[in-house]
Amino acid sequence: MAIQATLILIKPDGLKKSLTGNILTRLSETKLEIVGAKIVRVSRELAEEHYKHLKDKPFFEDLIKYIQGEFHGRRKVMALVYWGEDAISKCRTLAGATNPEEADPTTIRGAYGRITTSGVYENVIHVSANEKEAEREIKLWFKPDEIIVNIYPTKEIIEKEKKVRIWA
Ligand code: IDP
Ligand code: MG
Repeated sequence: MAIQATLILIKPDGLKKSLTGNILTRLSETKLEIVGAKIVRVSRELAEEHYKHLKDKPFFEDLIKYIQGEFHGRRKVMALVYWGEDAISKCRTLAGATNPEEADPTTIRGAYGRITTSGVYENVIHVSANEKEAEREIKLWFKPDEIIVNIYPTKEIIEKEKKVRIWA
C-alpha cells in the first residue's frame, strides 16, 4: 500500500457530454482526496509535452487536437489531482481500458467513451499510468501552490521582473 497522487483529466468530450458530475461521483467511490482542481485551456505545447510518449504514433496529431478540444468546440479540460492509498490503480480501474470499445462497460471509459470514424479513442478521462508518470504530469499541469498537500519537494525562489496578470 502506497500513498500516491494521480493526475485526472476530464477530456473535452467528457465536458461536452456533461459528464463531470458522473465522473466525479464514480471517482468518489475510491475515497481518495481531491487536492487540486482547475479548468485548463490546453496549449499545443502542453498537449505535446503531456503525450510525448506517443509522439511517433500515427494518431498523435489527432490526439493533440482532441485534448486541445478541437473536435468538441470547447478548448478546455478539467484537471484534478487525486491523492491517497493506491490512488493510481484505484483510478485506473474505475477509468477502464484505453480502448473504450474494449473497456468493461461498467467503467467510465466503457460507459461513456467511443471511437470516432477517424479512429480517435475518445475515452473521456485521463489517469496517470504509474508513479513516475504521475509525478511528471502533476508537475506539468499544476504549480506547487495549486495543490493543498506537499506531494513532491518544493523550493522557494525570488522571481524578479516577471509580468503577471492581476485584477484591474
Ligand atoms: P491511457 O490513456 O490509457 O494511459 P495511452 O497509451 O497513454 O493510454 O494513450 C493516451 C491516449 O491516446 C488514450 O487515452 C487515447 O485517447 C489515445 N490513444 C491511445 N492509443 C490509441 C490508439 O491506438 N488509437 C487512437 N487513440 C489512441
Ligand atoms: Mg497514458
